[in-house]
Amino acid sequence: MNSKRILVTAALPYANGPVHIGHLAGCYLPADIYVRYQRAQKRDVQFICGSDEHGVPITIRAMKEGITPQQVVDKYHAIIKDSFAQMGISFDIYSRTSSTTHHATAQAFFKKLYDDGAFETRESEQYFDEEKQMFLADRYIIGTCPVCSNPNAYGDQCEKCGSTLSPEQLINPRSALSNAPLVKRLTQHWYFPLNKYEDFLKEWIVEGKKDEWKPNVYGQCKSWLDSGLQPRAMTRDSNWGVPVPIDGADGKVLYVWFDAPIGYISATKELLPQSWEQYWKDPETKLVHFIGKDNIVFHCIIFPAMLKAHGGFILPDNVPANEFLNIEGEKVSTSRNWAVWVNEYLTDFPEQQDILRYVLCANAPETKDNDFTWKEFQTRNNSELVDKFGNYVNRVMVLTHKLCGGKVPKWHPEVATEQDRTLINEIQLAKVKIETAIEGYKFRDALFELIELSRKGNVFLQEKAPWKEASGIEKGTFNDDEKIIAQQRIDNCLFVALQLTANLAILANPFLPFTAKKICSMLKVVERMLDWENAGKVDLLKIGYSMRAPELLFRKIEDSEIEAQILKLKAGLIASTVTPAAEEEKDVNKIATLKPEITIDDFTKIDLRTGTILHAEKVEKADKLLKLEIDLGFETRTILSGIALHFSPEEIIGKQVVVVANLAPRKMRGIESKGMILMAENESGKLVFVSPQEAVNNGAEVK
Ligand code: B3M
Ligand code: ZN
Repeated sequence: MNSKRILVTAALPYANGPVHIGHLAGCYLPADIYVRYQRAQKRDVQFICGSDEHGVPITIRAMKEGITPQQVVDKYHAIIKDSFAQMGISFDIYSRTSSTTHHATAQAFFKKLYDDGAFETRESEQYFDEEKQMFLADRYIIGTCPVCSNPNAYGDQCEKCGSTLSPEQLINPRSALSNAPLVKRLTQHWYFPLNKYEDFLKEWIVEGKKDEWKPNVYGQCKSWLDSGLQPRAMTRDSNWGVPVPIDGADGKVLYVWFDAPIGYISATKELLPQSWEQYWKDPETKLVHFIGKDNIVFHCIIFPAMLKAHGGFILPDNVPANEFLNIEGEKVSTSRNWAVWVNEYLTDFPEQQDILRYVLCANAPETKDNDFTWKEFQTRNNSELVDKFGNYVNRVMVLTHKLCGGKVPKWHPEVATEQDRTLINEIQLAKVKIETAIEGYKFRDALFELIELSRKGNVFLQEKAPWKEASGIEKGTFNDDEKIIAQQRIDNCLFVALQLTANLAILANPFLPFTAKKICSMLKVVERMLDWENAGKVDLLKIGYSMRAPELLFRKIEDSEIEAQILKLKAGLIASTVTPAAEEEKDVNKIATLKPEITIDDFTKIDLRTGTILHAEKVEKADKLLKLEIDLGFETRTILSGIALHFSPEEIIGKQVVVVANLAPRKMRGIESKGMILMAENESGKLVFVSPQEAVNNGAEVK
């Protein structure tokens, strides 16, 4: 570590919703731990973040909430900023990309590239809404999904079957804004020729020893570079964003991924109007971008190429991206409301920020996707924070008040033992291990060492058992000399134990800042004690110094609190699947109650097979029934299905479905039906097929 200063950025969250714990675990918490540690090292560090207020995510939210994009960003910027502040994420600035400084900075950056001839213009045909007189972003284009026939698939994705789509693939595309059918129109955009920067990027990343980066980050970069880079449009047709600063570009804004990373620069300018350039231009600055894995290409390929094209800027030293945090075994989905929102956590668990910080760091998705469960939240809190760390500090404080009058006892070298020396040594070792782990972006390992150290403290107390010496003194079984020695042993034990307590505060401070502060207050020391240079020292608390009364650092989390959170998560999911119109008619009973439990044997009696619909026709005088011929691989079956009100025969031919193949045959309208097709009902009562995500052979067992 020999850089003069450190500039740390954390991904700018879209101001289109509150932040959830996946965001915290992904980048804000690790960044904060890193920065707090660097500050404690008294290094020159600045921590930059702000809201990303442009792009399609914002306009979509505006459409959903029926408000303007400006209202959306104003609302969520405030909520996000407040959540971070309350969680102790200690940005030096939390700005926003709608600021005038940012608009000017992003425009000047674009203009410089434009003037230098760094862009290529290209014309292409894009969907245009004639009613609204505007080009539409992919998300604003709705049509029928070519894969699952969902009539409301988006131009970039079908939310029913999960397929990634392009607007061209949609059947009968129409506008999400006006519902009008779309026409194609020619439009011009400015493309940044990333292909021209391939050599530069290869040299910087592949030959530049960036294999010291986390394997997930390096791997992604390498595969982008190996598959070849393409020019990328840096402008969009939209009325929300930073206007393109050149003549003849009316109705065009900068692509959000062009302007957002420049947001780091703008925010640094706002924070340090005089000296911001040192942080961005002096090669002795170490620039570190904390992000989630979905942002790797933007921070490791596109933004560095932009900085290179502009010239004069340094490049990131590291981009320690995390993977994703799932919740209770499922991917976070904001649209399905499957998330734990930070602002809600803060209301449900007031003053308990450090528990969440602890659990999210202990279980951080540093090398692979990880799972957050409320059960683990409870267990880690109760058995690690409460039983190990909290218990240790509390025992030391209580014992000091009981056995040493609440003052830091004297140290008596003559009765010092091997155990004292070992524990002191452990403190110094832990300091080095934690420091090395943090510098290497291994925050989980660092936190583990911290808890280990508190566990060793507990073992030390248990072995020394000063309460035994004390009861010897009390009972009067000791003679005068023995009494003196016994008290000296008590003093030594608590002297060392208190020094460990002070050290725990210093070492915990980057991770658990609220707790570190509380310990300082109990020990009645100023927070300057938390400076990293004090870690490893065992003369932090001066002999004879009196301390405040003990106070519990953590509280147990009860089963009922966990159950309430799990219920809340599930209720949120249900609420999100009910469309507003349906909400008026139906309440939460919408989800059918669960049937009585069955055994696995009950289930395996059902023979489910895949099959393809070869033929479908209406059944006379039965307006709900369709007669289907289904290829089950080993035979073709006739099955009657009550789906005629939902599907026309033509639209389902060729579909792969799941069939209950051993259902007893049944005659309806004179036709024998041999089996049943699995269907699910969506929130508006429409039936949808349960189909394999990928084609499989007909007759394959579904189990
Ligand atoms: N807003 C995407 C995200 O929140 C984007 C990050 C910008 S960082 C410059 O994942
Ligand atoms: Zn689909």
